[in-house]
Amino acid sequence: MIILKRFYFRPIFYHYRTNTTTTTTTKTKLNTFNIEYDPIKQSIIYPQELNLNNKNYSTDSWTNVNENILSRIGLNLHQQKNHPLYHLTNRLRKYFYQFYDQKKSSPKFSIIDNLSPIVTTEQNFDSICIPINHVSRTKSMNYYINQNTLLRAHTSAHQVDLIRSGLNAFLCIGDVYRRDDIDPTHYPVFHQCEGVQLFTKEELFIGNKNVLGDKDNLEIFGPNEQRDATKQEGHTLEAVKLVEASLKKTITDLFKTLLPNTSILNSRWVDTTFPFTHPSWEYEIEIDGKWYELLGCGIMEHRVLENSGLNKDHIGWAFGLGLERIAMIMYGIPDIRLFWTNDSGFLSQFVFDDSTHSIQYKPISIYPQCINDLSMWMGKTKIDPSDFYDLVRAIGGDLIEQVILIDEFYNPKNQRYSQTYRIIYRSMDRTLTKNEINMIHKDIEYHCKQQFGVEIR
Ligand code: FA5
Ligand code: MG
Repeated sequence: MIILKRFYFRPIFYHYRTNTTTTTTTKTKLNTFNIEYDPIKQSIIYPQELNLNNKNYSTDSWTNVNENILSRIGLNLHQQKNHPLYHLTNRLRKYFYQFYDQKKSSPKFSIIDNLSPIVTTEQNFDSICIPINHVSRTKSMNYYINQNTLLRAHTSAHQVDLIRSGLNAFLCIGDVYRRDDIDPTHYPVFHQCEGVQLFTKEELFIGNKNVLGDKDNLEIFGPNEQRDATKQEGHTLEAVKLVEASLKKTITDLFKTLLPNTSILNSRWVDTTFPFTHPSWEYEIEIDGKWYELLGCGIMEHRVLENSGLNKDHIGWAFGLGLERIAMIMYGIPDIRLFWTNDSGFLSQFVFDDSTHSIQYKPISIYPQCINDLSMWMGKTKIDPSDFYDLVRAIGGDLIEQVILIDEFYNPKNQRYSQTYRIIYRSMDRTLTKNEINMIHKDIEYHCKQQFGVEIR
């Protein structure tokens, strides 16, 4: 079933489970960020200012972050020694350091992995040409601190600043935040690595002299070039094809290094669109008959380079890959939640000095799933699934493996919508008792009634 994401937001009750079911009747301070819940108004009350990374941010009607999400800022799993994402970051560093700039006698790619995830909407959207009414800007899809500030939804938020600072080849690695589906390959906080390489006319054509022969007059830009499926307006096809070849070779060679067994896996490039690249592709690999998307990439929109202060003398490629997805395949990690565990049974398997060391994760043990459906009647307006996912995650924490909207219909007689969600519970480290799950499920039902005013069927 396709879940349509719409712009719709109601405050959500976040609280942290202990072993008892909580019935809140008075205003409750929920956490260290002074976020309160008012049961009478059935809404979250944010303080006037949120203090994050020692800086105060005013809150407003756009604020929708929660304690669970804010508590991840600064954890930087990719910098924690011996974490699987730390090893993967080291391997990316090693691969990109092999490209050497003879003129500067230094590696071609700079690696930036410590930028704050708190960014402006200008950085996350405007700077890379995401249109003002684009769906990726909605509150349904992002964690906003206020109308102008959010937790970055991708590392592309830093492209323009880094190019402006003078870099022409770099990786930017960090945590990113999204209100997304819940399943074993999606998590509301994950890590991305952005890669960018720019070329001048000389670098592009001289570097490829053996391919091109001694053709004169090769240019990146031509006066009458139109935008079509293969290129942007202004770009010559020769320039675009050379940049595309560089991008695709860089990525396929990277995965040959990271996943030496890829010869037995199929991979493919899928045409796609991004507001900041054209043409654009996704790179996918096949495992056990299923295709997994590892990254998005493309030829950078020239307007992004203009926003970075460059004239018509550069062309470049960019990619953004998900670290968890790759680490899951590299090490055979079955579930994205494991990256956040403190369980020594998991972490101890990654204690080794040489990050290129190849191991396969051995499950600590496998605990059974428990599936419970929740059906409810609402009014003329449907609940936005993202709001429901946040509520379930806030109450069930990491005991929630997956939430799926399995049924939705409108009853014209009583003018009400109905939705049924399937909630799959499973602990990473123990067998859950029926009683325990029933208590969490009842708690979710209770807060759904409070929060959304629904009637449980
Ligand atoms: C982007 O974020 C683009 N900024 C990538 C890009 C950069 C394209 C530069 C062109 C040029 P996308 O939303 O597809 O694209 O995410 C990129 C990758 O992040 C995905 O391929 C996937 O590997 C990973 N990813 C996306 N959502 C999640 C999630 N919820 N949990 C874990 N990994 C995710
Ligand atoms: Mg994608």
